[in-house]
Amino acid sequence: MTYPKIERIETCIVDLPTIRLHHLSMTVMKKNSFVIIRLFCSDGVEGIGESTTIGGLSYGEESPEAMMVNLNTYFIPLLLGMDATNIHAIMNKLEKNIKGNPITKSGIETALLDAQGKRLGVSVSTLLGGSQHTALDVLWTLASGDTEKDIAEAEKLIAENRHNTFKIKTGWQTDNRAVEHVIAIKKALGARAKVTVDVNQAWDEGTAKIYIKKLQENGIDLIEQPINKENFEGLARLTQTFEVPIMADESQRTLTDAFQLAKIRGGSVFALKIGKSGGLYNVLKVAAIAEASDIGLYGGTLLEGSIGTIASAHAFSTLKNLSWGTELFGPLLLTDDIIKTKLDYSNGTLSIPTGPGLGLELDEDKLNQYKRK
Ligand code: MUC
Ligand code: MG
Repeated sequence: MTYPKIERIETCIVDLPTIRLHHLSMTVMKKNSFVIIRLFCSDGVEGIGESTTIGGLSYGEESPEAMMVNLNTYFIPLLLGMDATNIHAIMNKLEKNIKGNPITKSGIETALLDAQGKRLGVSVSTLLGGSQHTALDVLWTLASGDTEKDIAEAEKLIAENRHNTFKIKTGWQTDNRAVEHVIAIKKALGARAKVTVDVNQAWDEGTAKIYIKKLQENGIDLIEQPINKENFEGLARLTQTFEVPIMADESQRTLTDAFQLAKIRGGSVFALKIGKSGGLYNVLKVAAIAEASDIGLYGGTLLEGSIGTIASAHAFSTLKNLSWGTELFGPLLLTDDIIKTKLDYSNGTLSIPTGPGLGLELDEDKLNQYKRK
């Protein structure tokens, strides 16, 4: 039997402006940059993938520009000529030859799954065993950098019935100011919305103790990555000290991280991200570790565009219990898109496309318009 081979891979960076400034502890975004991967196979099937990080090198070790160089120099020569249908064999070869680079690996795996789904006429979630949800709950992140603007944004989205959970980014202001900012938003929204806080590692453990106490007293529902990602024991101590759930995000990347954290209960919730884990299969293995340890699941994002967001959604839709919902709002933060049919975000949920593969079609004109020259 002959198998379709990987014949050619094209890559480019797409820059898309955000609808407003997005303040995180380590950067302020006014655009996001996406590495788009187009994988062409000998049976005429094309798979698309996306490798996205936040703010160049401010969030992780892979910048969009480095991903392009690494793809063209190291990844693509290894991939050309391989059987496109054996995704495990391909990913194992990448793992053996290329250390780290999980976001780039995730983009390649997404393209392979998209191609395989199109080839077999089934969706990516079907390839992964079947979706258990037709749509996923999606929260919105308030990060304009201004308390009044954040409240107005949340009020508008509640009135439009678009979101009922809001994540607030802190860590870019002084500690006291951050806590005042969160409490003011929670007071304004009251019982109409859940409010979670993402500190993005900005506090040390002692500071975290002081401020999490205040946030807990003011009805905040979840605290994400309050301290440095390396401080696993600190995360465990905070999880034990407070009733408000603590979520591991940056701390929890590899399967080993997930296992180590689960053993010491470093976090009572895990933020799953296909980019952090190096792909869809790995993120589901992280979810299995969490499930086995009675740790809650949250469908996270690296603020991917539509391709990465839908790849994540296919993976997350196969999980029985995503008790903390998702933050798959990346495309809503952008002024435009490079896919033909916009994603369906009605009623605060993201519908999982049912077409073959990811169920998306590239808009070549838009791709050319936003492609970095
Ligand atoms: C993060 O750290 O969770 C997710 C939502 C958002 O606004 O930023 C990301 C990254
Ligand atoms: Mg986070």
